[in-house]
Amino acid sequence: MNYKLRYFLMPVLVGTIAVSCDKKDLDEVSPSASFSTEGTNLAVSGNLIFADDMESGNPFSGAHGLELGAPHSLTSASRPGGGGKAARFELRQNDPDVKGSRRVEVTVVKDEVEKEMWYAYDVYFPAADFVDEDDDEVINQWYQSGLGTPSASIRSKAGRLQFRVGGDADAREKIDIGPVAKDTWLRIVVHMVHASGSEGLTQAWVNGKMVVDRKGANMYPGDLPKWKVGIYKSGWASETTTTNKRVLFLDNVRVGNASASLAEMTATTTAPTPAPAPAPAPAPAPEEPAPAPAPAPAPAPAPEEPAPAPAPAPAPEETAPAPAPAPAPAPAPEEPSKTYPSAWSKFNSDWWDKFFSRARGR
Ligand SMILES: [Ca+2]
Repeated sequence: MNYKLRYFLMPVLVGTIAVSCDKKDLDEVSPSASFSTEGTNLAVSGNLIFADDMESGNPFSGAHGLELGAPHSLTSASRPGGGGKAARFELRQNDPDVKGSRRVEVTVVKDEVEKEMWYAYDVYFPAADFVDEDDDEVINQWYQSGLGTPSASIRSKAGRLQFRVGGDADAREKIDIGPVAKDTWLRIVVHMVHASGSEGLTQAWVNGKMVVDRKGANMYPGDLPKWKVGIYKSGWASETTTTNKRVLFLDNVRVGNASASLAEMTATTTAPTPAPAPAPAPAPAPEEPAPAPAPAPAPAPAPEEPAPAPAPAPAPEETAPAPAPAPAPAPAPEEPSKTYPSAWSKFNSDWWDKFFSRARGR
């Protein structure tokens, strides 16, 4: 599908995703419908089964499901630091419960998850609205329905990011993957071979640096997990903590299949500039203006007959300065008007007579 067609079909496709109950068609439309390649330096490939750069203004419109408790839970926002849009998540301690706890979460993919997968997103923690505290919250998780605490998750706790992973619900490994850096963007990429046995693989990178490379179980026996992002703070369901508000931003959320690569998932995270409107064919350069036939004494007389319209060549949109008000384009000299405004002086009348005579070669 060529770019222009895709551009115009995009709202239709996104709408289709939004109302579809069966997300199995996501594979077909998501990679091309979610964002264009222009400006992203990201080659959309068949290896991405989900991609959202949030530029549509309708964050996660192609995701499997949303768990929102309030109008402020998930909104479209300017990308902090500039460069387009991002998804803004906000969770307050007194928000209504969603599925039994305080959360604002998006299930990005569920049925599309296969044994080997790639997951990636940009995350931004604003210093003012993400104050460190000991009570932790989940910012993304791999959740197996009905099996309780997720077998794998990334959490923030006391100013650190922590990857918790394991096949034993009572003994998940806790891996420190770096600080909850504030007022800056982090690119997190995770590669997983989902397994409850030794063939499992969990790898993670933060801003291109590998922080997890772990073999072994990363899920409980059972169905493959679904993947969720957002804010889930279980503590607030039953208690208050030292803060009552959590805000973070996500952008460039991608899910890749087994054939995806680290390079695909880490391709530049700079938000694209808005796609330029399809450029009109370059306006033809205006024909060279005919040289003025002679230095007419200003002000030029206004001929009674309306001056012929200037050549129809369109002026270039931005470059052509408005024509100076000086000597009106001389009408074609073949049939000059021989009448003059009554106010015109005899001097000028004589001058023009001589001029026109010369022009005719008389
Ligand atoms: Ca964006």
